Amino acid sequence: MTDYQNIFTRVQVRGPLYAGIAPTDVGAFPRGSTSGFVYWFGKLGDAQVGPIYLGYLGVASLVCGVIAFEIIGLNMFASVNWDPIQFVRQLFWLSLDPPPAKYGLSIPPLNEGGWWLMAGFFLTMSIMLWWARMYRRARQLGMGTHVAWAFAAAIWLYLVLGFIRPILMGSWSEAVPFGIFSHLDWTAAFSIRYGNLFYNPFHALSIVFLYGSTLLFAMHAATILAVGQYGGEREIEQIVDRGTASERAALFWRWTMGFNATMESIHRWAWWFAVLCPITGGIGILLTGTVVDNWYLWGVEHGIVAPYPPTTNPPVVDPAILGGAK
Ligand code: 07D
Ligand code: 07D
Repeated sequence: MTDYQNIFTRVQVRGPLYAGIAPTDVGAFPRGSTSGFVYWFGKLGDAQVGPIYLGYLGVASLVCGVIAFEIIGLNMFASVNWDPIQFVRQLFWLSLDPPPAKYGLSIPPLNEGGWWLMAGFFLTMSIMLWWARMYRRARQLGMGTHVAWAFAAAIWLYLVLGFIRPILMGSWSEAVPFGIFSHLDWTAAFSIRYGNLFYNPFHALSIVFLYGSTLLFAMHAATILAVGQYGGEREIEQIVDRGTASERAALFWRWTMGFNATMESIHRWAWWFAVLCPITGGIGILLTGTVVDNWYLWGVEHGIVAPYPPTTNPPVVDPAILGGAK
């Protein structure tokens, strides 16, 4: 069948504008009353936009987010002497850095990391408030809180990188700078400083779940699109009826690899793979510098990697164990 391959085709079915369930019991504020259709949104998802619910948590989160964004942006702008052309030209290279190591966990002067600390505080508040908003909105709709807990997994890695690990290491200087390329430089420098992150088994696990997530996502998406002409996306009827798209999709995998997920289990697989990526990653980062100082030497010790043969006499000493580069 060559006439129905729905990778690019999007069937746009439109009902009348619909406000959704429970119009009275919605929480702090009533939902907005405006909504409308956007044709181009309909290409990506649902064409109806709104009504949106903006409660206290949403407003507070946005306010904190805007403050953090402004602190970062204005510091970057100041760093190019308020020159708008240079601001745009150098945007990806600009950075708001954490304080130098000498300040430890104390509050540094504004221009030496104080702004960084303040931006971090507001960004973290914004993220936590958004998390609470997701949790509360799900509860309000009588849903499970799976989305909030998946988001919490990402927040865990974020907090390890910028808050928990720096505290355990006794210095904000360990944390990540705010900047497009500067955070990449930090990532590369972190790996080198701790003897190559590839030998950190939790980094490896995190990569397994990252790659695994894309593989699962591709398999699931492709399978559902492939049975679109039988209504494969209408999951519930598909599960209970026979001879359906679901059954074909399941048989496809049973024929090609002897085993198939179910309409329900595939989403649990997806959830766990996605969530375990930052959970295992966060564990790996937390161990780095606190429990393990050099992942290469750790790998040598545990028989994972062969040591390089000594090329000098005496052999080169790992600079990380000299304690001079703090
Ligand atoms: C597609 C959903 C939409 C989200 C987007 C990100 C901002 C930041 C802030 C100018 C998949 C919005 C971005 C609000 C603007 C300022 C100050 C999600 C999608 C589009 N990184 N990282 C990026 C963050 C870390 C690494 C891009 C955040 C760690 C590498 C973007 C965090 C390490 C590469 C970005 C964070 C690390 C990137 C695209 C927080 C180890 C890339 C992200 C809060 C994990 C890629 C130039 C994306 C790139 C990239 C944001 C943390 C490594 C700017 C917000 C410290 C190796 N990171 N990152 O699409 O192109 O995510 O960089 O922890 O190659 Mg990063
Ligand atoms: C960052 C969670 C926080 C994000 C939150 C979102 C906003 C914006 C706005 C929507 C991503 C907040 C959102 C503020 C909202 C809008 C508009 C999740 C984050 C809360 N690595 N590496 C990983 C690979 C190397 C290094 C993970 C591959 C080198 C460091 C991942 C390779 C060196 C760290 C991964 C590779 C190095 C990592 C990230 C290959 C550099 C981490 C997982 C093929 C030279 C992080 C344990 C994730 C980690 C991490 C992949 C190589 C360094 C699996 C594929 C050897 C320092 N690396 N890496 O979900 O957890 O991130 O490590 O070479 O910290 Mg790595």
